Amino acid sequence: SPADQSSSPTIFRSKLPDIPISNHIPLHTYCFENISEFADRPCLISGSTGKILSFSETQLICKKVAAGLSNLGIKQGDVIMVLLQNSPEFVFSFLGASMIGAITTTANPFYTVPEIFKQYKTSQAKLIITQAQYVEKLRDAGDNYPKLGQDYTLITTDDPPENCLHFSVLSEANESEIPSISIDPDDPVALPFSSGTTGLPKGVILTHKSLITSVAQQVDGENPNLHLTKEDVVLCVLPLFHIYSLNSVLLCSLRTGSAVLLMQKFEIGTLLELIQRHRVSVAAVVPPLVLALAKNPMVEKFDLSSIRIVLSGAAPLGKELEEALRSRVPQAIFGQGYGMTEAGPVLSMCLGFAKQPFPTKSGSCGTVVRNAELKVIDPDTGSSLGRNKPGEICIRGAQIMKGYLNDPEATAITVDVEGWLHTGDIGYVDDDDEVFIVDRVKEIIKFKGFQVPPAELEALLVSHPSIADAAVVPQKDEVAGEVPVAFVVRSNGFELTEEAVKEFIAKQVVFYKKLHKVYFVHAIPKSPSGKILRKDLRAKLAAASPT
Ligand code: 4UU
Repeated sequence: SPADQSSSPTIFRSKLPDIPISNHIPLHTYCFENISEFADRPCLISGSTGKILSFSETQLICKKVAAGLSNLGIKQGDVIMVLLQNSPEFVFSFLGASMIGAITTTANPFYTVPEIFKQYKTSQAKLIITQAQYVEKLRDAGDNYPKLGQDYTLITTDDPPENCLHFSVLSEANESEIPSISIDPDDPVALPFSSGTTGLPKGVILTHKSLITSVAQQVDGENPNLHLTKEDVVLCVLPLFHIYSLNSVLLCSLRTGSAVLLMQKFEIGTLLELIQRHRVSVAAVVPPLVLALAKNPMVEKFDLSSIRIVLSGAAPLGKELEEALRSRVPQAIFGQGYGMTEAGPVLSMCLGFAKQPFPTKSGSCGTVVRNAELKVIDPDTGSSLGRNKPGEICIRGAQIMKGYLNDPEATAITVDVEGWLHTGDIGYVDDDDEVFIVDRVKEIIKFKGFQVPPAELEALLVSHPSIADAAVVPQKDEVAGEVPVAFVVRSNGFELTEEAVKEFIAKQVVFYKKLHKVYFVHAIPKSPSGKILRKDLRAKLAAASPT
């Protein structure tokens, strides 16, 4: 009976045994806990300059930055905004902040001014660390935005423009001036933004305990799920402002003594050259990068034989694509990780990456991480489902977020009273404990793994005087996976072209949120409670003529 089901849900666990996790200490202490085993080995490799910093050098600069932040008045519990492409300074800022109990909110430097300041304001950040090239847009933001020098401090990692400080005020501070503080495991350390299952982007509170737990679930234990060692060179081309790279690339590598090869941006020729030169052994990628590596003829000209692990995540990966890449790096183990910012982020990871690996199937997103529970529920009734039955994936464990910043309602929708985080993803667990994702019931659109929150674009659209109503949904796309497209209802008597709508949005958002198509309709289908019936619109798109 249904009552029996709710009292004893089917809970899926890792094939690996639970392990003790040191999640009572601060994150930076945990990351550098084993540093004596690899103090002089390479920690950070700058792809652009070739400069290499050892673990002890990296740790020292982090401490200096901690002292420097404190000298600038940053206190325990304060938020700093890191608005950087991948660089050593990103690492120093994040861990330096952690060392004084401060919190880093990470943002995409390509964001537009409104996108940046929205997050800046919501997170109540006290300073921004960025590159000189982004200063102009912040400085010229206009009267509605905070004033540089007056309302906030800007630090640049390169030559500082007027009214900005150079990063050396942090990195050349005296590490003995770090204030002595005590950090609670439940204190926040990272504040990435995510729109989750519904609505606008929200601050996701990740604590010292949640991030340590997540890293440990991947790389700790006698048989780690993701076996990294100090011999490894891990590719860091995915942006560190996204939790995938921050956690599974940076923090996991620091913990295990692996070198991190930092690339500022993706460019196929440079990427291949760097993989060959630095003998990259672990490549964390997203499906569009798999596409590039599988299809680009340049790949044949480089030696990629050092790669032993290819980890793909952040968006669904087609089987054909996986096979195509497999033939180009035949020696590598290929598998997926499945993550969600709110989940800390990793829910499941390929067990082919384990020290003593398990056989895995193509198309699977891995097996639920250890020290965690996963269940699949019927989205309508909430009752738990057995194996091979698709439903909403839920996860429970010490790694999940503490909640959304200043948003108890959104938190309550996402994490229930029993501690289950509801992902909004539809998937099932097969007979071998492997997780397969088949659909998404939440609003979010994923362009190359980047989040595009429809609610944000809809709010912009209806702010246009000639638009009466609008809805944004994903359309399948071979290269990006999904692209945002809009259904728009024109206000009575107004002329409005598709181009005008596209341009209106394009100038307000980062490149991956741009609309790829606009369909004019007479009404947006809605439920009696006023919710946009996204499923109907997606079905319309799948049909030949959307309008
Ligand atoms: C199908 O995308 C992420 C985090 C990804 C990640 C992190 C650590 C992957 C591997 C890893 O080791 O976070 P968000 O919050 O940007 O997006 C979350 C959503 C998921 O709910 C799901 O819909 O992105 C989608 N997603 C995937 N979909 C994430 N990974 C996968 C996947 N297959 N492998």
